Amino acid sequence: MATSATPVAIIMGSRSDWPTMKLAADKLDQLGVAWTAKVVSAHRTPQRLVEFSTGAKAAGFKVIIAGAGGAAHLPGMAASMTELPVLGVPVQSKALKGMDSLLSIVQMPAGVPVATLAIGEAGAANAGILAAQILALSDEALAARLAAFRAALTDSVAETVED
Ligand code: RP5
Repeated sequence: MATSATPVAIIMGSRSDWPTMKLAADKLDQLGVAWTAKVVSAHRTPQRLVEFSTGAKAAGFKVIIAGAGGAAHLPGMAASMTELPVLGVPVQSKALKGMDSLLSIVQMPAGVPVATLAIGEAGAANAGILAAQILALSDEALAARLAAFRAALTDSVAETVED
């Protein structure tokens, strides 16, 4: 696999996960962090999962955001094949509203961690921010952009309830 300067890989179990996972990409865009996204299904494209996960570090990625819904094995399986940090996003499923996704992702056995985010859009957005925070540990310019992002968030919260 060719080396890449793109630090964040966003993978998801289905194209149908993209409306949710796009919120992670939007936050990375806002913070000036490059990303790439691809559909990698643990169940439908297992060989693609193996190739991506085993090659992700050599490809230059630093953080993997993995979103899936239902029987959501993708983040855990990806984590089993890479030393890169994996941020798992439980995509909200129709049948069980994402509780199935959450429980499939969160309870990893000791030794193979997945940093599990909230169900759905908040989790995806926070995965983007958390990936940026990890990268900011060794990137002062990004750390400054994150500080400005937090300050703007604080400024956006009015103390009063009047219009
Ligand atoms: C999972 O199954 C995907 O992550 C998705 O959330 C869910 C449904 O996929 P589709 O049937 O919409 O392709 O693998």
